[in-house]
Amino acid sequence: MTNKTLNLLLSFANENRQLKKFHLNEKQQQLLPSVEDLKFFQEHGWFVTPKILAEDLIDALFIASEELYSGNKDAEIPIAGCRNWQPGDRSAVRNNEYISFQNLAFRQLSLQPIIGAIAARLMNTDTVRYFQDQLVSKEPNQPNTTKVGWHTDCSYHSNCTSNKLLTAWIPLHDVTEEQGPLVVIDRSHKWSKTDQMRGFNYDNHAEIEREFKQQGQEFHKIPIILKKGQISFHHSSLIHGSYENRSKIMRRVVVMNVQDGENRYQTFWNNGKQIHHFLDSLCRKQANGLPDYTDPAIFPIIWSEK
Ligand SMILES: O=C(O)CCC(=O)C(=O)O
Repeated sequence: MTNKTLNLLLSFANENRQLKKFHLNEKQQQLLPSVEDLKFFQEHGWFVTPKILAEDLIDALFIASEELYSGNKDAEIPIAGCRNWQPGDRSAVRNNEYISFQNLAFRQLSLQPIIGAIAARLMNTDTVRYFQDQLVSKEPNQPNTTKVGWHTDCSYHSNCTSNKLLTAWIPLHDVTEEQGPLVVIDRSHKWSKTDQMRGFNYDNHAEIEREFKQQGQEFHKIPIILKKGQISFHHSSLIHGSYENRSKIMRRVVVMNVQDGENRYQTFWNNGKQIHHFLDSLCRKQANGLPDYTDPAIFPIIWSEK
């Protein structure tokens, strides 16, 4: 690992230590979900916030996304094996994972206390830790190539003991239906047999909808339309994906997964193959040698009420 990368990784812990108290100003406190909002989230599995992020912050992230795409990074991820779009790649859906380990502007976004505080309420926990993040963009003018298939995020988090993990969907501009927004399947977080749906990279929309309808489920699709500064959260068991980008601009969002304080590592096998999370080999190990999902350098606390 180069010194630059090591320092950047460890600075997650340093920045967090400097935060010390997790604080919201009065205006931000008004933006926290109400009791009705929490009931809505429990019933439906998703929740849209008011404008919680400043336009300046989003504009800086937009610029950071351009920098990442041009190969201008603050650090390189020290191990191979994650998706990391670069010029020349042909995929019309650009997927760059672990962006907080590549660019400091994304790291600042991950540490925003308002995101952690809202997540804490939705997960009913006193501690929220970063788990992973990615930049997902969809090229314009690429018919039939920019759908994201129906999937559940818990399918990709099988090494987690908790079933409370949450995803924050954070667009870098206003998002209209034409631009290929997130689409959630209302209330599907309560359905059974959805924990192995790894369809992100496949156009499985018609097939999956047919299967669930045959089982008598309603399959109610809700596109999440947002203004710049608003974000949406969804439960890790909620089925979701997204439509084509039919607009003339590139659709860009940061997707951030967070873990509740109780979450720990567990070993997981799928069809005889052991499953690993990409960050397992970067984080510190517990006394028993297994990955430690409380490592502050890799999985920093972004909100604490302790
Ligand atoms: O941004 C998209 O199109 C899909 C995002 C997604 O799958 C997620 O937020 O978990």
